[in-house]
Amino acid sequence: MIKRTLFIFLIALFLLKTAGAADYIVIYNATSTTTITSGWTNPTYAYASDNLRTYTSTSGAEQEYSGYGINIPSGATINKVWVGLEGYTTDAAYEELYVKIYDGTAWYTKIVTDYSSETLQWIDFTTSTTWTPAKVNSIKTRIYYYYSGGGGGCFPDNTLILVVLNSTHFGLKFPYEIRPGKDYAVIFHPKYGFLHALIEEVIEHTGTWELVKITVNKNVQILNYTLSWKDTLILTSNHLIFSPSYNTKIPAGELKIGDKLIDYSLGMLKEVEIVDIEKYDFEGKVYDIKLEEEYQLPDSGLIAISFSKEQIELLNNFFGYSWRIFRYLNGIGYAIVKVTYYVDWLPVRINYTIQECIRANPSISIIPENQEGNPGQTLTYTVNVTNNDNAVCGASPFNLSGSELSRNTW
Ligand SMILES: [Ca+2]
Repeated sequence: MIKRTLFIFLIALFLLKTAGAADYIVIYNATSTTTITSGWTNPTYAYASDNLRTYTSTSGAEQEYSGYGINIPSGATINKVWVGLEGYTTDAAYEELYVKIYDGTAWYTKIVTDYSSETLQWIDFTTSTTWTPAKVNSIKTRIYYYYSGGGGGCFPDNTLILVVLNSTHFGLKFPYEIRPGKDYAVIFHPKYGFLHALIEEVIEHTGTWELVKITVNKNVQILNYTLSWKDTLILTSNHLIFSPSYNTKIPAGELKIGDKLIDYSLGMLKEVEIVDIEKYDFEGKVYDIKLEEEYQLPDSGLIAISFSKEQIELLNNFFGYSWRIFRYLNGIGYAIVKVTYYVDWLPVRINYTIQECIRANPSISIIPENQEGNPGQTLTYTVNVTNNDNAVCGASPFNLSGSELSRNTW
């Protein structure tokens, strides 16, 4: 009987396999919200896509969303990160909606594309940071609304606004003299003529503003005489003003010399030409005058006029009350528009990969295959066992048993 002892060298090799990777795209909904800067009405309506919408017309309004319940395991690879925005705006030209995402330590911001009817867009934040499962699990989002055409302030305090004094008289008031909820502004509408619109709110903003002083040439024909003079309007450069030259409203800061504005003088509505534009920085208060909603028409506006403090004092002393009536006839009409951004849904979408454990039979080789041995001699074999599982499975124990050796006979 030949005794043979088998010395086994167990060698386990791991092979990295790409097979066994599971790719996931998961959409998460917010379940919690915090107001950063007030202005978004019904903010919880952005939790789900159900045609219930949070909305704002307030420039600077910012709302935070969290509770997305993202729980991606630490071994996963993050491929893509998006924030979804389903919503629309009533005026895409003069406002911007910013979407922000938080990764646990920093915020990243993007401006969304504006649509005039409800549209779902996925804003790609993949390259904003090196995403890890821990970062993704910390995600919060924010929506921030900025309206460049109004909410940032409109009139400096040397602007006079035409208001209804009583049933027969009109007058001009400074923004700070207006009584919200009581005073009616006179607005001009190309189809309906002059309307009285309740001033709902006068919002005061303090800060540094770029003001635009617009000077127009005016003249009226009275019998055989032509009266000519210049008038000015001062407003913040982001304020919208209707110009027949563009047949739409544009920010006052974009007007050029030679452009036309609509003016009302001595009972006549006519186009007047801009003869001078001056821009300067102004530090102080500006006033955003909000009309009742049904009068926030895209093609109509308040009647307003601006003067220097010195001019106002001089004219006040000279004309008194009747001067105010007179100035009414020389106002420049322009548009104020209420713009609203509606957001139906603010989800987060993550594309990630998890490697799955896939078992495979090990491969075994014994070297050498044949050996000759004398009685008492020990033969040495090397057994290689290769673990063919993919890397995700980790190490496995292998047992070798039942070594049955056959004797070659000849
Ligand atoms: Ca909704």
